Amino acid sequence: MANQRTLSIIKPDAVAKNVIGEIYSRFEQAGLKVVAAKMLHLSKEQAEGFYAEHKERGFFGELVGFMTSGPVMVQVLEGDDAIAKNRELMGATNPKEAAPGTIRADFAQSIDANAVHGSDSPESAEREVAYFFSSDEICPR
Ligand code: RTP
Ligand code: MG
Repeated sequence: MANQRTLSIIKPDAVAKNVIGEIYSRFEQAGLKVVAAKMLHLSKEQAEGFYAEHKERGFFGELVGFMTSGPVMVQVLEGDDAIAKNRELMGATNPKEAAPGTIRADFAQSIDANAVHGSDSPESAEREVAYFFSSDEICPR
């Protein structure tokens, strides 16, 4: 299995619930390593640019409003098959449909306040990692 990097965000609802550490534990227990991390309060422009692929969707305004509502924790995860592994740990977008034991099933409230983001393909992972981190901010180990 290929070693990969993926971009993960702990969203404002989960930061407010004080479960950053619990979510990091899930990454670590699954064999994913945090190789870069920062806490940010996203501006409207940063959130709009990050989610640009969704700008024509009806929920875009709500998504940007939610993502700018409080601080987020942004990290690069590295490991075997990291992109799919992180998506598996996260669970379905709508927490009501997320499998038991996933991050969204355990910590999310709604399809908007759904605790975490994870890149969904190698192309989006590359774009999203570069959106938040310069190469000298990433520490492979
Ligand atoms: P994310 O990008 O945040 O990791 O979530 P995802 O891949 O599971 O879902 P995506 O389709 O990329 O949608 C991005 C975020 O937009 C909100 N959303 N709302 N009301 C709706 O139908 C709807 N669909 C998506 C969610 O908060 C989702 O995480
Ligand atoms: Mg997505």
